[in-house]
Amino acid sequence: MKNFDTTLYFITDSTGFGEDEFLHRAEGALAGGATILQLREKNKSTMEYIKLAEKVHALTKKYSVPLIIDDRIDVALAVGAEGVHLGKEDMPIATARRILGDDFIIGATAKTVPWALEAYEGGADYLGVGAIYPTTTKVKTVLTPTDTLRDICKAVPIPVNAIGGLNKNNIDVLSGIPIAGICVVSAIMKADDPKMAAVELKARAHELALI
Ligand code: TZP
Ligand code: MG
Repeated sequence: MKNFDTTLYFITDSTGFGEDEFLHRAEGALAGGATILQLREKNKSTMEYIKLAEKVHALTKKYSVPLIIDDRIDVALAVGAEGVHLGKEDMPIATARRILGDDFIIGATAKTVPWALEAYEGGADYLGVGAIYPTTTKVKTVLTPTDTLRDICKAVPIPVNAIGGLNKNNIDVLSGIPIAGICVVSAIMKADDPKMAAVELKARAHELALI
């Protein structure tokens, strides 16, 4: 049974960290209340991606949190991850759904309402929408207005998360928009204390009634 909660969706970025430090930070995010974790690696070989995913999966299992693999359904299948996240340049959502079956979590990036509808109709389980703010994380993206985020939330019946430059001091911009949760990379990954950063972010999102 597919069961997931995108309230505090943590996306990793191993850039600049040794493996032990990276895993320690990922575990901090989980201990601090991340509800779902996406392993996002852009420069690893398939072998390296799988090896790291196995280690991260051991952590996510410990916290009963689904592991989502960015871009690569082969890596997701290889490690028995719970899901995959696909962007416009990755495998089409409907193709991935056909290959992965109904129980796999498939997330999609969307920046417009038509794109969101296409992903939903193709079988996506949730959407990530952004970037809401400029981001320091390495990504090919453009800014998405909060009005578009609101329109996407209304257009599809699946969870929609906001992403891009979000931190505890600026998520108030999302107030009143029916998002399911927030996705963050650097606000947790690069924090002095990732566990505390996750706790504080979640508390602030609750305070604002965002989640
Ligand atoms: N997609 C849109 S913005 C982004 C992705 C993967 C990066 C978000 O990173 P950060 O550090 O939370 O701004
Ligand atoms: Mg991608």
